[in-house]
Amino acid sequence: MKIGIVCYPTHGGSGVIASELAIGLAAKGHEIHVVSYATPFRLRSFHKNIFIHEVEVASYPLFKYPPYALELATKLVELVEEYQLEIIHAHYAIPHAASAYLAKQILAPRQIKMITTLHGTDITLVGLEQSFHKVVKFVIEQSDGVTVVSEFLRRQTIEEFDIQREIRVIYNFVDTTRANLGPTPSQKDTFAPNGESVLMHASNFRELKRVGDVVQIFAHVHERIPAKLVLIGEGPDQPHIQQLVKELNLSDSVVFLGALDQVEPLFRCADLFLLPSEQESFGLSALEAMMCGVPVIGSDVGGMPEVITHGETGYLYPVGDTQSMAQSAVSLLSNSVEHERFRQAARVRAQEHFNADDLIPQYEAFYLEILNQGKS
Ligand code: GMT
Repeated sequence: MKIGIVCYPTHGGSGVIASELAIGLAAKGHEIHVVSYATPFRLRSFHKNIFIHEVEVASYPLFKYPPYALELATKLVELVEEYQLEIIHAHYAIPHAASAYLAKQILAPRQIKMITTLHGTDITLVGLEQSFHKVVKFVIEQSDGVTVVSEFLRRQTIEEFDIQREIRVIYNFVDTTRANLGPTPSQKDTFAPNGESVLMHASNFRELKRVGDVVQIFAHVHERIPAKLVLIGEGPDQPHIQQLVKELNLSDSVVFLGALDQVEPLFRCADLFLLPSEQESFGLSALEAMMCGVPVIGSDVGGMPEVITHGETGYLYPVGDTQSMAQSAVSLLSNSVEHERFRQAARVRAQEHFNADDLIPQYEAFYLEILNQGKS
């Protein structure tokens, strides 16, 4: 197949899944054209059958805001015409699905199919804003196919946007072959030279991620057992978090690594991953940690319980319950037999339920189903 994939290029879960999907499909021989305003970070090296197209945004004194959505639509039209694309797969509703819809209308009567994958905040946060709600509902209804990354997000989409059409759940996935190496003690020494437990968190440091709770959980753990905290990512909350770390006298035990392209090598030296977010439609970073054999402690929200099994691969508590999260962290890190059991269970769950080898074929089958729609 010839497929156009539209996504964000930044360090967010939707861009990661779109990029990993592109890599997986290209490896199977499909021709993939990835469209974004910059090269997605996971696609910066060469991959056979993947072609990157950056959308350039015009500046003109009249434009207070650059009309990216329109330029993206134009780029999609050009690519469909030049490369005979059969499908446009938009990751994230705003503005990608809206631009894909516009491209489809411009290309009519040509029968280009458009698929929208909803990732989370396009439904639970941004899409709920009055200024976007009607557009998001419209593109969901007008797409030839719609997928979501969890059962939670399916229910939420139907409820919030009063959707009657079919919405398919295709879970997020990881390439489990990348976790084969297991934890690397030599790397762990870098953060924990005296054998301390290593707790990790990775996100874009937005309010919704509650990174302050990560630090509070760690402060409790640190009082009870020797431990270090490694924070990966960057974002608006970072100055406040750095200040909190100083106020709690934890500067010697907390490392800020900034945004990184590949997280698995670091996850392999973690003992616990913390994700106490306000909301997560799925929690891709938690899955990436589980693939590396790292149990997860986080909030019992959104799609998190579909990924993390409470009491087996980690622990989930109500948002803000940092006391319970810390207590479970301490008891797990203090019991090496139990910790190893959780490590193993996390790895197995990632491999058995969220394996790229199983999930990418589900997208392929969905594409074929949509392409054959209306054909007898
Ligand atoms: O929440 C983020 O930091 C980024 C956002 C995105 O669109 O990239 O993440 C959403 O999509 C991810 C991939 O499907 C999910 O794993 C995240 O749970 C989801 N974020 C939220 O629902 C808050």
